[in-house]
Amino acid sequence: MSEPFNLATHFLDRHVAAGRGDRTALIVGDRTISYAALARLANQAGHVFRDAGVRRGQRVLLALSDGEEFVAAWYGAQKIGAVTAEVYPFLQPKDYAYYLGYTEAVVVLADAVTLPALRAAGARNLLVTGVPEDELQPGERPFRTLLDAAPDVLEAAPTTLDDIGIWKFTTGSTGAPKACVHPLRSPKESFERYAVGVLGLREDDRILAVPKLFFGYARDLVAMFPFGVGAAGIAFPERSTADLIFELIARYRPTVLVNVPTMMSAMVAHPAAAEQDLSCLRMTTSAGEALPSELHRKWDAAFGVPVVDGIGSSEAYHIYLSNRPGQARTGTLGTAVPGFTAEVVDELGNPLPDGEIGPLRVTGPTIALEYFGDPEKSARTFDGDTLTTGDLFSRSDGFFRHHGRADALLKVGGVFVAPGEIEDCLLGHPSVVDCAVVGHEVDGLVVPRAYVVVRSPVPADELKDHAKAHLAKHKYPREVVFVTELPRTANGKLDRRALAARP
Ligand code: 3SK
Repeated sequence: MSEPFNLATHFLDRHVAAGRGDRTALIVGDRTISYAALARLANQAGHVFRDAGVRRGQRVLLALSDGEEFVAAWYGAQKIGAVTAEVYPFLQPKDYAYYLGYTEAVVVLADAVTLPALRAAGARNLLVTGVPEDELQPGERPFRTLLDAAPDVLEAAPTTLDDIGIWKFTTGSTGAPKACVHPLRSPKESFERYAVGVLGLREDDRILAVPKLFFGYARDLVAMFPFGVGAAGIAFPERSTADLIFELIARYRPTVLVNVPTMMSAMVAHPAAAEQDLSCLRMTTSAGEALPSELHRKWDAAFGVPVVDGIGSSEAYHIYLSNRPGQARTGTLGTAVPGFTAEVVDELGNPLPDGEIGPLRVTGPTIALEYFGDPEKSARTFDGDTLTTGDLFSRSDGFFRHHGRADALLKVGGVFVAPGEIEDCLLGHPSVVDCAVVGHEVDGLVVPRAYVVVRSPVPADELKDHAKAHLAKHKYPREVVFVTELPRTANGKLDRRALAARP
């Protein structure tokens, strides 16, 4: 028999039972929401979902902007033993149609932002918040009104650590997004090993995230891991920009900033970077994609806030390799998170010695059970508690260096070239703010093409010469294309597929 475990009880109700219910759990706008208030709202949400027909093990799809209702709904669904799945709130109808069909969600929680696209996607059984009731259509019910009318006490479903509780979507950068199916053990273990074991989260922390809550990296770091230590998360509905993040830091004085390299680049390059007071931050995490070492150096010089750079994935639930606060080895993604082992392997799965590059294999307590509905891909990726990632790494002294995605490697003149190496080199040029290298076919041969964002005009040849001077000769970008910004996925990751598709 697996150990009893209910996520809402573990992360919310426990504080209320222990007399800590008046501590702040969440900050949204000018409101602070206590653990007791959030737990009551989650109970009401659980009743609303149950009344709408949701039963244990069934999916609830959250398609709404960040805020108190997102978090309460998530815990309400967890409390009744449902399975939560979240999607980006700025999708097109065709994307929502995919998620609706794939998840077969019993109910979908929408808001004013997502409602038009969900309607166009043919969503049924919608609970809607933030839209006047007289504007709702048949099949759409007012979430807030139902919440207010629901009892604020709710018995937790008798779920266990082995019950499926969370779907985390892959970014879909190499095909349709797939759900990584996680038992409730994954968030519990990830909290203990990463949030406590690596970050050392404390009761007095206030955590602000750049990515939105639909991205598990941010959701857990804002609305789960802080709750595990009685700390507070900060949520806001707007899209993140460097201006807004600076404003929110000045307003809420968070202690931890959950960041992604794109935003770190935008913050460093911001004209008012030098006037910012980030002294409240005891660290910033960086994940989502590898942090180029040049950008890390620029961040240190601009802000001096320690960076805790790591890598995680939906397949591994959260972060499995990470630097440690104050002990970062620049240019690496650190060492294995406690409880995880990582090894670099060859194509046959044999461990490679230090210094050699190959795919990373990770073993740990938070590996997903499967990709829902894709047994072939699941069999290639998951083997019990072991995950074969699509990321290339080398190891030295226990520290892992990222060499990009295996499917992004370029074969130039018969020799493999990692785009990240060229990108890191170009970022070392003082005019370059951001860049991405993809393969481009010229007369049937692949050449590296660099898409570059610059802060001041620079001739393309100067950038090529810079690369020639710092890299092996065959690695310089044969083409340089200047752009004002690079395409990103909803999670803030570089969209290499979109770049590779450009003529
Ligand atoms: O980078 C990711 O894809 C990721 C996914 C889930 C949790 C954490 C991270 C960093």
